Amino acid sequence: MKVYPTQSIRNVVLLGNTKSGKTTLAETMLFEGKVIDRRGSVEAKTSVSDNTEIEQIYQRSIYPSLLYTEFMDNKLNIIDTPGSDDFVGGVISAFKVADTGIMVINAQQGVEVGTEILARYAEKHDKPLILAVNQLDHEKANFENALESLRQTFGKKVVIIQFPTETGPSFNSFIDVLKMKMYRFKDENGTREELEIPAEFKDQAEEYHQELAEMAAENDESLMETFFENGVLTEDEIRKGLSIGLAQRDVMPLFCISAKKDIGVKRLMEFIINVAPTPDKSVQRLTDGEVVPCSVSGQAAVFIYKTTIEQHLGEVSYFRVMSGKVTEGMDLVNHENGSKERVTALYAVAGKKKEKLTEIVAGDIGCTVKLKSVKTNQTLNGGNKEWVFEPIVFPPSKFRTAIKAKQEKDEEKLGEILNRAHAEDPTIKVQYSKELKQTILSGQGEHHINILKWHLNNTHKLEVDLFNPKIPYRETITKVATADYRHKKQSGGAGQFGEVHLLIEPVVEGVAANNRFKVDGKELVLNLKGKEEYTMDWGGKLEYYNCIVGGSIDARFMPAILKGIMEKMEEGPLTGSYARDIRVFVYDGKMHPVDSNEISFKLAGRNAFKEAFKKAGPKIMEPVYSVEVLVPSDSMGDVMSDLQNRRAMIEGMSSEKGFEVLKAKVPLAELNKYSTTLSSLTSGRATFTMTYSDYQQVPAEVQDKLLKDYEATEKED
Ligand SMILES: Nc1nc2c(ncn2[C@@H]2O[C@H](COP(=O)(O)OP(=O)(O)OP(=O)(O)O)[C@@H](O)[C@H]2O)c(=O)[nH]1
Ligand SMILES: [Mg+2]
Repeated sequence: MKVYPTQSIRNVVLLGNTKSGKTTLAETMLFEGKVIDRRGSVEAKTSVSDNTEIEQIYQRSIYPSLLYTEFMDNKLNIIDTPGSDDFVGGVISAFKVADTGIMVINAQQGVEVGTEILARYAEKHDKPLILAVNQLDHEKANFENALESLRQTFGKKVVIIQFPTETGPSFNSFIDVLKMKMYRFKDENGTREELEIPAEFKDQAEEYHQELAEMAAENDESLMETFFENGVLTEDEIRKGLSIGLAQRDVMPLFCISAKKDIGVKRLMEFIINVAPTPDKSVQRLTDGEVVPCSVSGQAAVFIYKTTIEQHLGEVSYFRVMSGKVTEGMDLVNHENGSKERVTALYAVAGKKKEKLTEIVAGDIGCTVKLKSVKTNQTLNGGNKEWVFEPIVFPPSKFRTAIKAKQEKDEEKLGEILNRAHAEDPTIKVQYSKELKQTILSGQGEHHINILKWHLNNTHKLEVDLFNPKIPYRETITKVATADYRHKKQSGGAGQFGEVHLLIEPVVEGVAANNRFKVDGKELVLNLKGKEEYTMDWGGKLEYYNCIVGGSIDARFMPAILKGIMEKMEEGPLTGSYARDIRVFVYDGKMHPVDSNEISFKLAGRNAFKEAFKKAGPKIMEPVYSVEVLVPSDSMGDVMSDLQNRRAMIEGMSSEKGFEVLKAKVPLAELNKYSTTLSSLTSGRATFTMTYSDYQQVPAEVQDKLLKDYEATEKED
């Protein structure tokens, strides 16, 4: 393949609800660009994009696929993304390297929740959108309804470039109001005739054409003047106006297609080449905010947006050239870890098919193989400037599970595979929780995790168990309490003796420790001598006061007492969870001239603390998450009552273009498999996000249950 200059490259990402027809559209685009001479299909498991076994089993896209076509002497890079929310990571990474989104709308459904979610992401990433109303050949296609829902969602931005003359199985032509022509298709291979607009569609076409010209003129002053003077714009002038409006995200041009029957796809591609922004229009920033121009004359720099392991190739790194050009054999440096990387081969990619290139220039997307130490989100530089481009920010997880190998001997292998899975898909997160003593796996949904499990079972022949993850509760106290504990052991040789009297109270932020206390009706005045303050790794504090008078405990035993208390902080007295925000005052005790030693005081400190804790109005705190649900209005009632059963505190509701946005605070303990439930409550038409908010006290009945459960496990131990 020849080397295409920056100005002859377009990078698009195909977006849309599941089953809208993105993969089918990608296939047809490749066919139109003659990368393939026969079209495969998703159903026949022969599409270029859905080429992995698991995608073929499910007949849906799971991974983002990079594809290219050559068209009108330009190179069009296409990233076909999965529509399911579970695999949104692939969409987010595509936004980093693509310059325009093609939003595929299923003409049977119009705007769906997926459309809405993806449009929000596009907005966040500042990407222009072109609308492709697909499946107009389907018997249930309804162009008017689809258009209406698009107008409701995107308002005046929607500008009609085409409308169909009829829909359903006989769909074979549409009116193009930019060209002011009718296109009619003779077969299912894109063979088209350009005809005059029939009389019955003339008025409608004129009306849309006028709207289009007006919309185009609005984006440019000189066009506006021309439009006022002549009342019309030429085709080229309209294109110019659209191009400006599209790049500014003010205009969403609407096209009519049947991806399956190859109707209208070529026109869509022509428009992309003529009007969609070239790669140099996208602003690419470094982490320090500096903007690096997408110019072939700059220092060579590539940004890695995805890595995978592929059969026969090994490690494959997908990148966009951010600046300059990379050539075969070039040395690049990964400044994040100092590794020097030789680019031994460069490829243009169409799914599994890799076409060798000698050079890739700024703005183009491709891949290379066998780099030594390169991860997603890293920049490789070919010069002295140590550029680091802004990383892709992946969405927070919404599904968590604990995972364990069925056979203990496989644990290490499991760990390696999971780390690898995270490297390939950063929305999969793995963490061993020392606190919960579980490996916690999180992702975007149950299906997301199940796909990983499928790989563990089938690709790696590893059997695993997935089970409910524990909740990282916290324990603290609400009032003052004291306890004395004597540790005494006399068995044969040297004995053990240590006695500790201590008082504990809650740490209240901003309120200093007092020295007068009332405990069980008695006044206690302490002599606060030494204060040590510790911030716990898991949040909150421990303050430790030495209030010993008259040498009842030697100063040398104080660290041992603290150590015992710390142990109990790490394994709280109520449920074994971490404790936090406690002040401890050690004010008295006893020693034995021979038998006192560190171990005795550690144990005495630990047990005194435990006893005091239980008397100090202890409470269990649980992590609470801020949850935001996007739900179609007709499912609102079901979603709401389900949330109420999950102890949710509803914080607000608002309507947004046919959807309701529900905000609530929900305990993590109640969010187990929420994504799955939400999906089944709404037939997959809702979505949500969850982010950690704070720790809150659990209700009394929940606390009772937790205490009982813990006692039972302690007895078993
Ligand atoms: N009638 C008709 N069916 C289509 C058309 N485009 C796609 N389909 C069918 O719709 C189904 C889904 O198509 P895909 O291309 O897999 O949809 P997708 O958007 O890639 O779906 P995900 O990968 O799950 O997000 C398949 O059965 C296609 O054959 C079309 O233009 N007309
Ligand atoms: Mg697909």
